[in-house]
Amino acid sequence: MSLRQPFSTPPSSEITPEPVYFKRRHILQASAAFTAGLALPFSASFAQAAPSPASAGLASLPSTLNKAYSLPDAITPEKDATTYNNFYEFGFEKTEPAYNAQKMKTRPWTVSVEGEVEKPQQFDMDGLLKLAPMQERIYRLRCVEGWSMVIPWVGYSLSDLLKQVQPTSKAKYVEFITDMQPDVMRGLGSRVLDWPYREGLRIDEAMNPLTLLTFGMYGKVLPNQNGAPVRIIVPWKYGFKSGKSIVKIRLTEKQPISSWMASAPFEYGFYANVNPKVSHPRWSQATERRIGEDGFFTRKRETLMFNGYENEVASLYANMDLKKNF
Ligand SMILES: Nc1nc2c(c(=O)[nH]1)N[C@H]1C(S)=C(S)[C@@H](COP(=O)(O)O)O[C@H]1N2
Ligand SMILES: [Mo]
Repeated sequence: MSLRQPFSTPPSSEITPEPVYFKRRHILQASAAFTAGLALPFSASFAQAAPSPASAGLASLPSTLNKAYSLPDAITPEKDATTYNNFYEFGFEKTEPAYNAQKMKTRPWTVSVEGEVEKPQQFDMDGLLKLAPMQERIYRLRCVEGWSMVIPWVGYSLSDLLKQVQPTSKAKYVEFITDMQPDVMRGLGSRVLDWPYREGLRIDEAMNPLTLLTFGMYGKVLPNQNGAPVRIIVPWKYGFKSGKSIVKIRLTEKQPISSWMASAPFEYGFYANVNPKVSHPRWSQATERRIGEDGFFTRKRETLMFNGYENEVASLYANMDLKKNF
């Protein structure tokens, strides 16, 4: 049986989020170093010393609503979007980043844009914030684990930045590299992922106007747990493609290998387009749970092809077998 054959949805209690699965796998492999790391869970080691997960007190980030990217869906409550996070550098539990990421240093911060570009450049945050007009865009974000949110993000198209550095004709891909702060990112000590967290896009995906270089949400600068001071949002792909707290953007000729591909190549491909017809090897992707509206009996929503952005992006994959290029 092929790994990619669709099968029925297991009850959600049987869906193991990636890190828990990795923990088990590593324990089974009796990886001594990893098991030693587990002896002191994140929550026990520093949650109690961390400040509360406030997103109050964040500076406002004015922007203009881009109506072309609005949605009829109800917006996810800010409280949910800022306390239910995946940011494995700060722990594997959804509630941990909101506490643990408060200690991340977000200034001074530079983003280096390099590789296959005519004009490599280091941008500081003042430069980045002024580079193009800030827009508010309401996007769905759909995690590969089967949940989704609807968030008013603030930023501008990544293409505005990439045009400044002038990609060469050899620039076929764009790699995003996340910051490493070992003193506050306990996750870096585990082998769950290949650090630093790296993701990538094909150049035409990166240049698509939907791809948002993101500085804020809900009218304010990004909370640390959501990827301050700057992250990517790629709304037609699974959430893991949207790297947080980015320090380097590298344009390359060869397809980069993302951290998830390096850790579990049969489960996480380079493309990772939201696709209800291609199951994850361990669960169906046909439906999703919308965070904030999930009572026990709430019906799940049907997952939309390309997360609902089919009109905008289907042409990027016109001649591709999306079961192979998952
Ligand atoms: N650096 C970094 N970026 C990351 C992750 C991570 O663990 N580290 N998790 C990804 C995953 S799996 C998801 S679903 C989204 C979650 O973004 P949110 O917490 O803002 O909703 O961030 C993505 N970006
Ligand atoms: Mo995710």
